[in-house]
Amino acid sequence: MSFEYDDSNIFARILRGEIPNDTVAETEHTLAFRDIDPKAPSHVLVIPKGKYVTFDDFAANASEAEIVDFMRVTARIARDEGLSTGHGGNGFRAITNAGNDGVQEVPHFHLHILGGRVIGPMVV
Ligand code: DGP
Repeated sequence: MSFEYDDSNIFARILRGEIPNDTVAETEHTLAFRDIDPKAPSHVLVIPKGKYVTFDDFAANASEAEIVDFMRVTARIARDEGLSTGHGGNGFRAITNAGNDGVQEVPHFHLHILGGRVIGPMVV
């Protein structure tokens, strides 16, 4: 299986600092920033800094350190945004779109974190 990464995609440009972003968290392996077109009061995108095209690329090929960091940053964002069910929040939805049938627009793996209202089934 091969996942061909396109270095010109918009999130690659954000990671290279060519396009500004509203960062909410950053670690060695992970960056999280607000979606430019938010579909909910909280709409944060979490991306690995490594070159992974889709969820399945990331899950299969990233290191354990990258995967754990990604998950921990996601949990921290849910807490910091006031959404975490373990910290008094009302919950959230985490969505990833993969490939053509998943209607993925940006070919750099990302997780959408959506909350602050009840999230309907088809939101991003
Ligand atoms: P997806 O369909 O899952 O690939 O969603 C891509 C998301 O990326 C979409 O919700 C809009 C967001 N997006 C696209 N371009 C930019 C950008 O330049 N900056 C930010 N912050 N978000 C962007």
